[in-house]
Amino acid sequence: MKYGFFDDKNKEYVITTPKTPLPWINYLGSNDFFGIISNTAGGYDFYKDAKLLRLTRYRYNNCPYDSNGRYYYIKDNETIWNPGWQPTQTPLDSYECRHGLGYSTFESEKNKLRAKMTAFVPIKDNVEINKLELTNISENVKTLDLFSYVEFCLWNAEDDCTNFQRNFSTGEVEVIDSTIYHKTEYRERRNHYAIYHVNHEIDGFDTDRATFTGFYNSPANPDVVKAGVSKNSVAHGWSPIGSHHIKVTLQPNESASFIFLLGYCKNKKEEKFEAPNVINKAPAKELIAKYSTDEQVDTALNELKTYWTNLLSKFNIETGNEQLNRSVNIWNQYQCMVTFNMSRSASYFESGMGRGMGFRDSSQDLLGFVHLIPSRARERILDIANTQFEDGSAYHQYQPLTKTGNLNVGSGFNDDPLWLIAGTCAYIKETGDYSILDEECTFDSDANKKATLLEHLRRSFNYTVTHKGPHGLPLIGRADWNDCLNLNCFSDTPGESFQTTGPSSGPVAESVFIAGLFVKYGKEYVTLCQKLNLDDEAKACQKEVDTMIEAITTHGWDGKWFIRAFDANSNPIGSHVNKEGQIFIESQGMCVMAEVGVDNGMALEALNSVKERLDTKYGIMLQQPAYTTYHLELGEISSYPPGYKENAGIFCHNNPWIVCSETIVGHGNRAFELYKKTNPIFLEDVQDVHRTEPYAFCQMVAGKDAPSFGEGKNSWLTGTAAWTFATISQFILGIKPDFDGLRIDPCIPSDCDGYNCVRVFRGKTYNIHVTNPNHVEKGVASLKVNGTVMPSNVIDPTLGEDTVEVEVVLG
Ligand code: BGC
Ligand code: IFM
Repeated sequence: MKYGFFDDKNKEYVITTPKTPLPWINYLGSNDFFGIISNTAGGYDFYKDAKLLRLTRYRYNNCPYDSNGRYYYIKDNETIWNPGWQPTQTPLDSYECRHGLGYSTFESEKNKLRAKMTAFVPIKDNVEINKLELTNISENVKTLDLFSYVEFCLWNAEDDCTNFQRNFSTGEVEVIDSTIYHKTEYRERRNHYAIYHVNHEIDGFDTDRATFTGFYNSPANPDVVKAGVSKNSVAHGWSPIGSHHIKVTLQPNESASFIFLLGYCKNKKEEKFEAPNVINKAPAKELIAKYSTDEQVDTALNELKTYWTNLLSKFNIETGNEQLNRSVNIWNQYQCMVTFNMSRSASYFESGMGRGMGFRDSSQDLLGFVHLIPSRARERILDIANTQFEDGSAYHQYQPLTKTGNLNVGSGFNDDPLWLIAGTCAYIKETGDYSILDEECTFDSDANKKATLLEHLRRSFNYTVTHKGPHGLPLIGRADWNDCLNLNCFSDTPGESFQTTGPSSGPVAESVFIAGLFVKYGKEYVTLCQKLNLDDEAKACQKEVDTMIEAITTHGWDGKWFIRAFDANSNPIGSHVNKEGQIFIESQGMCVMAEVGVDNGMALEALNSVKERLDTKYGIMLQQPAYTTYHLELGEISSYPPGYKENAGIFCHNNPWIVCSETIVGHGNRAFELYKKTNPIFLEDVQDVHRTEPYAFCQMVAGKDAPSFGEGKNSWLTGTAAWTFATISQFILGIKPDFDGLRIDPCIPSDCDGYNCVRVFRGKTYNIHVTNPNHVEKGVASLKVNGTVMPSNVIDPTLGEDTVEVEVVLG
């Protein structure tokens, strides 16, 4: 069954039933203020940090699913309904939700009343705008009661859902005219509050949840709405909400619009306070004045749309394959922005409380984001570097608000440091801006300990060099990219084995994956040194890279594929000698991407083994055979039932590594076949199996050992977005930013005749026209820039004016 369709012209996905297999969500917000919104208007808002500054409450894993949102109730005689269907679930005469780029609309009809709710966060302000338009499409006058509803979160989302002994007594609100002020914490912090406002006179309000719903009712059947009369309740403790009541009369064909604002307000530091709990309303008034009329709101929405059109114009293809165009031009790039903004913090699978920004995750997210807004990528790289330790190791995560390392999670994931080299090199290749390397960054956020970014990268490189095990391979520490392969953990306490915060260096378990990662990004570090004329360092580092290649080919090769790791007793993992977990995807992908074994047949052999042993119709599984029992010495990986997550699930994040690897060995047909398997836009026909949003990549699809083979989970916040975009744009379509310019090196299916791409790169617009007259998979026969044949396939960025014409013939 299909639940909607793509509207490419408007860059929207149109959902035609509220009963999607899972809530299908969208993200609102571009800078500091964000909202998550489902196709039934569920979700919540936060300012900067989903854990610490949460405006509205959400109940994860609730029953029914997707509990809480920004809800509008319409009482039309005895019928009470919501334009987004939830929470009353009153059957609608028609329903349509459109998720667009940074906004969502809900348009529905009931008993000849049409409602359209448009939700978005304007680019410049910290507010979610809900514009609700009601139209009477009947022939009679309609007299209606409109009620709004949001439930406030007492700011710290974790504390909010655990510390009831305190929280039931702290809530404070104030209502002045049509503005509801949520001022819990103002007394103590004195600097921020939330508002919920409507640009209309109101007939009543409620701010106490139990009064609004009735103590034993829920938002699905609230007392106040049933009665059609607000109780003007003022919350003291318990659960503050915001609800307005407006009586509306509409003549036939008449429309009315209501602008609701849910905003975050903050005082300027220097402002004085009359009394601790009397809030300074100036910031609220300023915000309200900006979004009080339809014109103001429509202008802000248009600004948002223009913003996205401009961003997406930086990379745009025309390939004759509608699904590919849609994915590359719209949704994949959109998701790259979302992962850049959210890292792994807030989605319908990430509670917003657990994880902040990942050192590894955010570094990788840059690979798909850097072309969109390079200046923000620059800032992010420096933020990440600022948390690194002096010895080159790294906190695994940091908080978006404080930008300091997360002590609870700690460090010891030994791949982390190398990803900083990856992110920084992606930025320099995109922009040519080497000055970033001179920026001073702290160690562990300590202002007294600073060094240049280049020095940070040097320490990242050296961390691997100085942390090797008995086979000369990198020590794995707590884990590498695979968080769940915990080979140094021997806790006897059930459930603790994979959470041990042991020393990052060991005992001695080693990772062939980190070895491949070191070769790949170590080479890039060598190039950086060369560009900076650090010739001695470049030579010394190249020697280290060569030594690592030697260690991989000597000790990391199993005969038909790359071994995954050596455990703490130096036994191989991911080898034919193992009973289960004989072959893993990560070391095949990373070693071949690093071009290890490309010249001696190992790479081809490894990819063949992947095809034979790990491939399925929904993508490549992480490892095989799945672990059927729990192994203390392997850690979290074997805690999952076979086929789920790291235990032989299909990890969409690292499928692109195999796609890239296939392009490295020149297999364009195979690369594209694999690319499509994990791309939701190509999976529209199996939505009942796949279940997550058809417009967003998910982290994981259940592998063939799972009873729910093919089912996606953990959509949105995953490195899949960035890696898939890098793979399709740079490795398949072959438009690859490089240190010296734009490299053109496609590897495509042989039946492809060619394609066009507009690529904005270092301030110029390249119109790239690729033809494939001989139907090859790879190889540039000729490349012309503005009509002149070029000696190589790297376009010198100084050539041409603002617009550059590029003709590429494959052959
Ligand atoms: C894995 C989870 C694991 C977590 C531990 C994640 O990346 O996918 O399964 O629980 O890391 O930090
Ligand atoms: O590499 C990790 C990532 O950091 C978070 N999600 C799961 C991946 C594999 O364990």
